[in-house]
Amino acid sequence: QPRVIGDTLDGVTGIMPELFGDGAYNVFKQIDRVLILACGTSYYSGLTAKYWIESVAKIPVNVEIASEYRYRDSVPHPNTLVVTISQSGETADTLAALKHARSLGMEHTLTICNVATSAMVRECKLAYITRAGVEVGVASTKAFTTQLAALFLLTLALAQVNGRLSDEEETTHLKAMRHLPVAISSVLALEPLIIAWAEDFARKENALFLGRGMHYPIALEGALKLKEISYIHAEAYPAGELKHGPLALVTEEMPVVTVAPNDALIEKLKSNMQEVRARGGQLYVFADVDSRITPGEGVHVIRLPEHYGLLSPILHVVSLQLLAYHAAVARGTDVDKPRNLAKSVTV
Ligand code: F1P
Repeated sequence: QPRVIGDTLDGVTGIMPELFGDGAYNVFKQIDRVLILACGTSYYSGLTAKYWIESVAKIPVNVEIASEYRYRDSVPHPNTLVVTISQSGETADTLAALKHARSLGMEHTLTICNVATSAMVRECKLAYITRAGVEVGVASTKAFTTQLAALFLLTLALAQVNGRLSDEEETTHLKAMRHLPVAISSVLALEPLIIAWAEDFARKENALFLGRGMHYPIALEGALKLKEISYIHAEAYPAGELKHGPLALVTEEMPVVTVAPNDALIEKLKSNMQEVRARGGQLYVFADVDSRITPGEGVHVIRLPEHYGLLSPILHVVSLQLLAYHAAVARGTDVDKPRNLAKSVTV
């Protein structure tokens, strides 16, 4: 993970729309909406990007599951940048959704894709090739983090072209990105602590994942990784939604993973955690190094290294990937080739 993020930033000397292809500047200047189309893990990177693009570039973003969007009668908007995200670039649903968007008259297309020779890159006018290298496993891991890094660069490029990024902000964001490989290495160093948690999870059949704001998609991805490779049933919810249903599932038998960085939503999240504890649920909290969340009865805490707020999803997801990986190893499942799944779904 640290290497592929380092590769992503290699040669990036500043925020340039041209990182996304020739002519990107003109396209980014024209659009006033973004439509993201993707499946599975790639869909969750799109959901994270929505938070970034809307808060930094101030452009409205719609994120759609490609397998649904392709069949839906949606209302097109002419000045839309259609962004497809795909590790393989061959996912049939995402390709069909792209064609559907084009058939509705939306012609500005960009893909964030890991395979330069793929159908997706051929079909889109603009392209950003992620530098995840070859992923051995079926479940997407470094493809996801490189997608997030690319989407953060896209956020900054959209903000810059539309006059919403000062030189000072650009320098700050880029500096934070350059620190990512070191920060991810510190997350990887937490592995022994995560292994101890994973052994608890391996004995369970269910788990809940909670997050808020831009960490809600990270909770979704953590739950998906656990499902895909360990076959433990896992669900993710925005923590504020707990009281609207999922709280009924919480007992002493329910491990509840909470993505809890010190952001503006932390106090709200803490009250959601109390709701879990009051029902006997076991909390497994990924907090920040300076967090005031402390371990106690039924509250396990791992602290992530100090990090830059907006990029925190990239660090948190690595800890959740490790949790899923070690739960799978503890259960003896085939981590690289989960049953019933294919690396790219071309039908
Ligand atoms: C989408 C995806 C992956 C998942 C699995 C099946 O693929 O859902 O996220 O890990 O491999 O396909 P892609 O469009 O990103 O290649």
